[in-house]
Amino acid sequence: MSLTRRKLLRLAGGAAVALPVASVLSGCQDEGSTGALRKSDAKVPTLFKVPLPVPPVLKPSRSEGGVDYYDIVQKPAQVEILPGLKTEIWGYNGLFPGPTLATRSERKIVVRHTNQLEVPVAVHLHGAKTPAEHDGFPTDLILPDGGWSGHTMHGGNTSQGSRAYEYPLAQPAATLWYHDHRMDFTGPQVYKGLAGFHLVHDEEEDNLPLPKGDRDIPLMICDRSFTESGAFAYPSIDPSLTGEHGVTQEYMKGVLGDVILVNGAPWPVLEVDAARYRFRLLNASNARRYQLSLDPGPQSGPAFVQVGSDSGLLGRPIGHDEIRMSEAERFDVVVDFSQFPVGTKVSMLNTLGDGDAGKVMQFHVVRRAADDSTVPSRLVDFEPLSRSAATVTRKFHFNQRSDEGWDINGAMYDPEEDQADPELGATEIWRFDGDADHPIHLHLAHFQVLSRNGNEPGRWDAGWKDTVDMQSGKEIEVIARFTGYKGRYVFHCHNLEHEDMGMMANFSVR
Ligand SMILES: [Cu+2]
Repeated sequence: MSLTRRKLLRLAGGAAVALPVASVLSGCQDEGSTGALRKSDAKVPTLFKVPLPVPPVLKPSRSEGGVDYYDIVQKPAQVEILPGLKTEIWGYNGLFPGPTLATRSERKIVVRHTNQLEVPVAVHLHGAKTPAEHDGFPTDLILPDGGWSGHTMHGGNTSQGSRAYEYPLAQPAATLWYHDHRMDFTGPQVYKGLAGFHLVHDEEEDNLPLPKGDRDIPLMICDRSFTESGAFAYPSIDPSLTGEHGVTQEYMKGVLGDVILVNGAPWPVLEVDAARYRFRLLNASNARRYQLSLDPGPQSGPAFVQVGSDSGLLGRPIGHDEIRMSEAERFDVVVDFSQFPVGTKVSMLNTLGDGDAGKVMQFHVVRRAADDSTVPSRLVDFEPLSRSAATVTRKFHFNQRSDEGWDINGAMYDPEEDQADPELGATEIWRFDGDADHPIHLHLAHFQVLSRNGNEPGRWDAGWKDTVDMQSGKEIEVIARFTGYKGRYVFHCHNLEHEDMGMMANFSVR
């Protein structure tokens, strides 16, 4: 059954035809994701009842000398995610998702993180070009403000209680996100809520007639499971996150939840005008992939018009009826709700998900409204990198290592070893393959997809990216630019259970 369905999806995808969703999807088991489902013990709520929350935008604490200073306290909080139950989250400023940072390209910011949790943390700004010492290297820990008697990783540059991260943001407008990156414990710490949006804006984006203001909404999609009392049910070997890392054996391939959250709310609803909206889609799940579609679809035109990828705006928009997102990928899309009669309830589905995991959220088209936005046929200047620009080619195999964990080129993560040493400014081709599907993320370097399995890039591979979904047994080639800063960075699988159990490596830009 499952192979048949996978084949069908691939066939449909390759031919770019609309899928007869209901007929293909009956009885499937979270196809496309690597992992095991942890079913909730708590009662799962009724779908499409809770209003969509939008995370607040954080204001700088002060601005001085052209630099904006922000302060974030990482702390636990009790929040209502499932109706009538309290869930302890770990949140940036006690929020899940954390507050959104909205910043300007080329304007430096400093974010001071204070750790009021009981375990060490590290903060990575995913998709940013950041000097190595501020990139949230997995052993550069912020120890708890209240003291820490546990072990620290040797070689790490640890701070006591708080740390100021400096971000030059010398890069174009893009949908970035920040999240925890503590070595060996990223999976459980992100699962508890340590993730938020960071939107970089620039003049080129300002000048485009895309939807703005209340019609530009970030959507953080992730899955969670809950215990009977409403706590997050993450299957850590040591739930205190102070001793042995990793998850119990059955979840080694990844932890899948059965409750789909958007901006922290289960299967929420958004009332929309019959107008265009820009959604910044982020898959913040530990291990779940999504293939998003709209039901019903629009009267004419594609469901989603993609205007941006992980690391910035596209040269030209691309229409999609479905968007497949692996962990950590972002798709910046416009949906035109004027293509639906007022009164329509439009569900966003996940055609890879089983049961309720096959649904994500709902839009209610409630009124006609003026709309002066458009999606122009040309967005920004986009420079496609050609194969001939690369000076070095490297190859990395992403494989499972029996029951112990996951590795890259035969090595589980060692914070003191490098697997590559690109020169600052170099353009390189990196080839990835492996024996399972892995979403691969490079820190610092942005890249373009050159090929998949010897063929053209796929329909979701366009633009500048920092994360790409590699499929089992099919080599993918990316061409990356190592501009920005010298120093030691990581690249890794963004299935967070794979990452925590070894599937990460260093490269040092020299
Ligand atoms: Cu992986």
